[in-house]
Amino acid sequence: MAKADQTTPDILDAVIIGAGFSGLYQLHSLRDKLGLNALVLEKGDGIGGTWYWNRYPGARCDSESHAYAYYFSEELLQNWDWSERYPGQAEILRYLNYCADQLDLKRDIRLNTKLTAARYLDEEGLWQVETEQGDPLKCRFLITAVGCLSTANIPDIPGLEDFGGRWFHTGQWPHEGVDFTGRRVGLVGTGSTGIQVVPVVAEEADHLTVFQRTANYSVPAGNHPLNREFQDYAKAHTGEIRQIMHSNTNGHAFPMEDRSAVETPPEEREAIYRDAWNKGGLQFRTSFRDILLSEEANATASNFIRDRVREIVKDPQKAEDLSNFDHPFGAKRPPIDTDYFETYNRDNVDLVNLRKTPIEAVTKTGIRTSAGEVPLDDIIFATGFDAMTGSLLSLNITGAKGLTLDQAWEEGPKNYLGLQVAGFPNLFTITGPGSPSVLTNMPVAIEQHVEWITRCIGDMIEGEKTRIEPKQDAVDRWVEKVNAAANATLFPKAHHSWYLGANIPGKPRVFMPYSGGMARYRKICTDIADHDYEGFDRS
Ligand code: NA7
Repeated sequence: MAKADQTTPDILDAVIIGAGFSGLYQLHSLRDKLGLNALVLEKGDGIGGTWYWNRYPGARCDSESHAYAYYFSEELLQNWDWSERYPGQAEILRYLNYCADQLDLKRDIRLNTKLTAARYLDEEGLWQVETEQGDPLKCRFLITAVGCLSTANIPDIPGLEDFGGRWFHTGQWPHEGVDFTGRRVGLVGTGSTGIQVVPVVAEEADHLTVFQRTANYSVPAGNHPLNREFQDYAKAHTGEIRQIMHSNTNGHAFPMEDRSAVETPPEEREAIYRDAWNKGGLQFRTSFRDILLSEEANATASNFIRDRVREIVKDPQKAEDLSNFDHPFGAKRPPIDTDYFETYNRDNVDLVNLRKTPIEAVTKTGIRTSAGEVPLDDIIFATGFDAMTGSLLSLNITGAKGLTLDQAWEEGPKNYLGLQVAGFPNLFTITGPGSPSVLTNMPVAIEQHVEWITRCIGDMIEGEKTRIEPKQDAVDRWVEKVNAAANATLFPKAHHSWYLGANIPGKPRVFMPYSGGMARYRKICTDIADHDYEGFDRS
């Protein structure tokens, strides 16, 4: 951090908030491709973003490792070896540090620097950024790289402050790790995170009680060590892998199968699902093109998974509670797991169905539901995040003419392409709401956004323009497009999903990510830039 500290000019070209996948690439792009003066502010004492914070037991990415990487640099791809099909947290953190070191990024990253406010100075046409540390900074462009899932959602359960044991949120996990040996552990939440935590903590703890509100689908990950042959294959085919990732809806290195679940004869369909189940991974979701488009098609996937859960879990009550799904498969983020359902066959694992017996309070010695108290030494909250908007709103951003982001987004996030908000000139939001982001393999979405922003700023410099913001009618049209794309799918049928903001009390219910597909989205963004940044005001 030293150099940035010593040489920070009075006015920076760009301040980037966050040193995860997005912030690192944005810094490299602005500094090393455009030659700009850019600085990253990072509140953690290390880089890595999501992978810096989420150190909970079992933390693993559910994109395959050979696709969960920067594809902008052949050198980075060729010189890094992933050890498993799905990369674990520690390995991804090492990877990001490797990239940052290779690209010499750390000298322009200020760690332990928490942004407290950012304000657009109308008269100067600059952003002023305030932090808990040091003097305010001024910059021409402000770029948020704060991630979509970064603000922990800790449920407001009465009595938590009086709990006599230890409690943790998975997204703020202690760096030194936590020893659960001999402990009675309660885990609240069965999203992707909880489903990863359960098997690992069950092995270590004396007893684990899982508090489940909504029964969740999960498909085996099929994780395994990668052999040299596969590693060599991936390195020899980076161009083709990139091409597949860029040409499909989800940014993964596998395409959506072009066949309909409804039109496929039942026996053949069952065999396809079984094969996908055995191979494991998110590919299960792309077995048929209509799984997320038709309730009839979706029911075939949903029934298949229900049958598997009932086959795996021996206790009929647990099996029933775990497979009593109330939403279409895939309409909430579908987890992949390692022995999740199998873990319920262990003697030391209990399941509490909160739909039948809701939590009433945390007591000094455990969690009390309507059925009585479960005594606990530790509680793990795997209760997710104030997704997509939480981290942006927490930055205290005030745009032109004193308009705050809170005010602009009172009814939910409204922006153009997920990239810019009307009234907030020169502010870019990497993987903001209204972009495909969380519906895709994140690095693909991140690279596309960073490259678009970099091109946009480069074009402004070349065209001697200093200010860009979206026109209100372009924003309105984009919001309509995001809604229409969501309504063409089954996504809105999961009424309690974080995609809709429904996991946070009082949050406006708006389907936030753009679900029209990554390839289509990329084309829209490129066309707009090619057409003189249609929909933006540039001056
Ligand atoms: P998620 O997917 O938001 O899951 C959170 C879980 O916590 C989910 O099962 C929730 O139940 C449950 N939850 C949330 N609040 C409560 C309260 N108050 N009481 C009981 N249960 C609660 O977060 P994850 O961290 O698992 O995953 C987030 C993303 O990270 C994931 O999709 C990947 O993209 C990576 P609910 O379903 O709302 O009833």
